[in-house]
Parts: sequence; C-alpha cells; structure tokens
Amino acid sequence: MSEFYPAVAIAVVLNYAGVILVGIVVRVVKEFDKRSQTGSPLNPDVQTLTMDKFLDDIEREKPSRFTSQLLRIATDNFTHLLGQGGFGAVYKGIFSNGTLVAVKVLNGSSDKRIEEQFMAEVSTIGRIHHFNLVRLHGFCFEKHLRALVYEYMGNGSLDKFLFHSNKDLGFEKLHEIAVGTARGIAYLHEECQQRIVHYDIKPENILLDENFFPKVADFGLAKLCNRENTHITMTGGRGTPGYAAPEVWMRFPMTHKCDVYSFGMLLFEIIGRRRNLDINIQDSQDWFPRWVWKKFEPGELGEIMAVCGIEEKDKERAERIVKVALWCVQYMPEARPSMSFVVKMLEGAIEISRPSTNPFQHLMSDTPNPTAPVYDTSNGTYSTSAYDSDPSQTVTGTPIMKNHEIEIAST
Ligand SMILES: *[C@@H]1O[C@H](CO)[C@@H](O)[C@H](O)[C@H]1NC(C)=O
Ligand SMILES: *[C@@H]1O[C@H](CO)[C@@H](O)[C@H](O)[C@H]1NC(C)=O
Ligand SMILES: *[C@@H]1O[C@H](CO)[C@@H](O)[C@H](O)[C@H]1NC(C)=O
Ligand SMILES: *[C@@H]1O[C@H](CO)[C@@H](O)[C@H](O)[C@H]1NC(C)=O
Ligand SMILES: CC(=O)N[C@H]1CO[C@H](CO)[C@@H](O)[C@@H]1O
Repeated sequence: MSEFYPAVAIAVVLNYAGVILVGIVVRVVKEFDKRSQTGSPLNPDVQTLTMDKFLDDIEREKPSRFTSQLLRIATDNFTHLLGQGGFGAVYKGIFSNGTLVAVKVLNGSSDKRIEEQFMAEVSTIGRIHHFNLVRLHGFCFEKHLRALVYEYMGNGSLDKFLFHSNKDLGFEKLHEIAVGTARGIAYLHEECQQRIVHYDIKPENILLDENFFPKVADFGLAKLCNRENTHITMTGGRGTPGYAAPEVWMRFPMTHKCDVYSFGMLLFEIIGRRRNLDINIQDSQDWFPRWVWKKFEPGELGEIMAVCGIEEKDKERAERIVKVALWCVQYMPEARPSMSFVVKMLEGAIEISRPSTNPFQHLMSDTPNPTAPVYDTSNGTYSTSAYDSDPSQTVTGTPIMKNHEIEIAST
C-alpha cells in the first residue's frame, strides 16, 4: 500500500500542474486578446472589431428617436408629473431595461413654437456631452406627441434644497454643486465647437442626481453662437427676473457674460440659502446681493457669515464664494470673469483679487444718472424707460422683446 502514496502524490502534483498550466495558457491568451482589442497593430481584424465597438458607442450616444407608444408605456401614460415648464410638462418614465428617464412633452401655443423649441433643444443639447450637463437620450416627433427624453435626475432641482427644505445639504456640498455647475457652463462657453449661451441660469435649472451631483438643464433658451462669426441674430425674450443681467433687460448687445452674471446671482443664493429677492424677509438685508456688498466693502465679512449661519469650518470656502459672486455680477460685462476662471477661483486654485468696484453702483447713486436703468429690488425688474420711450416696450415681468432682431456680440 505504501508504494502507492508516491504515485498518488505525483498524480496529484501533475494534476495541479496541469490546472496551473491550463490557467497560465488561458491567462496568456486572454492577455493577448486584451492587447489586440486595445488596438495592438498585430491583428487588423481585431482592430476592425475595436472600431465597430467605438462606432456602436457613438451611435448609442447620439439621441435616439422613440415612438409615442414606447413613451406612453414608459411613462405609464404620462401619470407621474415631475414638473411643469414654460413649454410643457415633464414626466417620469422607466424603460423596460430599467433606465429611468424624464420626458418633457412639448406643448406650445402653436406648432411653430413647438418646432422651434424642439429644434433648439435637439440641435444643442443633443450634440454635447459633459458630466455637468443633463443628457438628452432622445426624442419623439409624431403628430400627437412631441417630446424630449432626458436622463432622470433623482433629487430634482437645486431650488428645492436651497429654499424649501431643512438644510439637507451642508455648505461643503453646496460648494461642490457650485463648482460642478460652473464647469458645465464653462464647457458650454469655452469648449463646444460653437459657443452656447444658456441665458437662463437659475437654481431651477440646476438638477441633482441621487448623489447630489449637479447637472445644468434646460437649454430651451440656449442659442448657438458661432465663434467664427462675431455676431448672431436672435429673436424673442429670455431670462428670468432676478437672474438676468442688466444688458439683457436693456437690449444691449449680449454675450456669454450674461450667464456669468446669472451664475453670480445663484452664488449669492447659495451663501444666503434664500432668494435674493424675498419679500417675506423684512429687514435691513433688502436686496441680498447689495446687502452683501455693503458689508463686504468695509470688511464686515464676519457679519455676513453670522447672518447666513456659516459655520467656522466653512468660512474660507464661503469667503471665496462671496468674492467670486461679486466679480460675476459686475455691471460691465467685460469686468466679469470667464467661467473657466470662475471654476479655478471657486476651487481655490488661484488667489482671488478683492473686488473693488461696486457692482451695484448704478443702483446706489445719490444723484441718479438719467440714462441708467432703474432696478426694482422688490420684483427684480429693470425699468428701461430711459432707453425706451415706447411704453409698450417697457420691460416688466419677463423681458418683452418685440419680434425685432437683436445683434449679439459674442465677445
Ligand atoms: C393610455 O390612455 C389612452 C387613452 O387616453 C388609452 O387608450 C391607452 O390604452 C392608455 N395606454 C396605456 C399604456 O395605459
Ligand atoms: C434601455 O432602453 C432604451 C429604450 O429602448 C434604450 O434607448 C437604451 O439605450 C437602453 N439602455 C441600455 C443601458 O441598454
Ligand atoms: C397643452 O396646453 C393646453 C393649453 O395651452 C392645455 O389645455 C393642455 O392640457 C396642455 N396639454 C398638456 C399635455 O399639458
Ligand atoms: C415692479 O415694481 C415696480 C415698482 O414697484 C412696478 O412699476 C413694476 O410694474 C413692477 N414690475 C412687475 C413685473 O411687477
Ligand atoms: C434629501 C433627498 O431627497 N434625498 C434623496 C436623494 O436621492 C436619493 C436617491 O434617489 C434618495 O434616496 C434621497 O432620499
């Protein structure tokens, strides 16, 4: 019996060696496979496979065309309403493969309006991809259903967390959201083949995914601005009171710097966790951004921090946000920084020089300049009567721009 042991032992060893050998061979083959798939020039057939995969990925990334039937099923016949925008309602949907989507059903006063909106969104958002921009999965264009299908953002829009809830988001998270938002806008302004101006940056258009990662949404108002061409032509009104830059109201030439202004207003709201215009707050803070300047200028940052309830650990970050906000809302568009510079300043990658020019000078002057616009802090509108003797064109509520063309200088 005892002679058997060595034989058994050898057999066992051989067996293991075989397994190990097979293991090594499999690994080598796999490695070879991997190398050829990652573009080794050894095997042209494999390279074609790589190219096919690449093209498939591209194909998948471009917006798809969905049938109305598919969208009806995905949205349970449009039952779960997520929100209501100017151009229609947004519904939650889920595809059979589990992908969650937000379906915006376009509903305008006329087919022409709907088509304009449709083309604006598909041609702009459909072509761009960035972590901080909401993705367009696809669209439906049928007689009875014109809809846009976006990626679903689990936590809704930023306004809900800034103004209505019990401080679920800490200041650090809000700072991250500000940086992400700035990155998204910087991409639109500086990295797309054609510059895209958003025109309606506000908390309602900053969406948050399930991890509160921010993405800029609603390119409905966005228009392409060709950088080769220094001017583009635009028709129609845009912007939201309280966020729109002075030049938007005054029908002066507009550039991408109007987004920088709106972003600055958003930063003030992040600092204060309140609407800049809040008629319910009856105190000396009047219009919040101006109040911040009044405190910042004589160096009373501490009071801003105290009033806004900023904790000690967040003070440095908050101070950065205050300074950047004051730079962004400068009256002269040229004085406002570019969005990529804003990103760097918010991140603390560069020193922020002290804003020395009062952005609200035109609102504070004791001897009002008769040609200066009058900003009404109670409702966030600029009166432009000094520019416009035609009373039917005086700006109220939303900017009314007659259907005449405005020349927009793009830098
Ligand atoms: C959706 O509603 C229409 C009537 O409005 C009905 O005919 C159809 O069967 C419904 N579809 C689903 C998927 O519930
Ligand atoms: C899920 O289904 C939708 C609709 O059929 C499709 O567009 C999408 O690419 C699918 N997603 C994945 C991850 O397969
Ligand atoms: C579209 O708008 C009209 C009024 O303009 C309204 O009666 C209708 O219910 C809206 N449809 C949807 C799907 O929102
Ligand atoms: C804003 O307030 C001013 C003065 O109080 C008023 O003249 C103007 O019509 C208001 N605009 C809107 C849109 O309510
Ligand atoms: C505060 C809040 O609404 N948080 C939600 C964010 O999204 C995740 C995922 O959907 C939810 O689990 C949280 O409750």
